Order: sequence, then C-alpha cells, then structure tokens
Amino acid sequence: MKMKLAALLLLTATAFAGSAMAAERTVTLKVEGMNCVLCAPTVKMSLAKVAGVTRVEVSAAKETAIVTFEDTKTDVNALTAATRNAGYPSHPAP
Ligand SMILES: [Cu+2]
Repeated sequence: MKMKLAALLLLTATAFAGSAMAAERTVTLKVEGMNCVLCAPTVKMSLAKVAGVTRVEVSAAKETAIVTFEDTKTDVNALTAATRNAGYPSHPAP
C-alpha cells in the first residue's frame, strides 16, 4: 500500500514537472474544403485526436481552425497532416 502511494506521488510530481516545462502554443490553420455542416466537426475531431492538442475552435465560415497544443507533444506539421488525412488540406494562416 505504501509503495503504491509513493509511486502515485512520484507520477504526480513527474506530471507536474512535465507540464511546467511544456509550452503551450496556438496556431491558426487555414482549412480548405469545409463546405457543409458536417465538415467543421470532422476537422475538429481530427485535430482533437492528435496527442498534445488541448483546444480546437473550428470556423467553417472563416475556413479556420484555431488549435492550442503542447509543443513538446506535437507540432504544426502533425496538425496539418491530421486535417489532410481527414480530407481537408490545411496550412498555417499567415
Ligand atoms: Cu461537409
């Protein structure tokens, strides 16, 4: 029992240290091809599934996806690959 508690505390401490070091970044992606009401949720799902993504806001009207992610876990290339694999090519908005 004591061992389990110690292991749990260690895990918790490690998790905190990890999150303290990770930097959150937000990128706006220009997403092509969102032309019906199901597109935005599809794009949102594809991005939300990427490990390290913490927040996704998709606008079909603006053709954008605003994605917040931990830059130690994923990167912009992985995000654009995720939307491309879902059928919606994207690139970082200028
Ligand atoms: Cu659609």
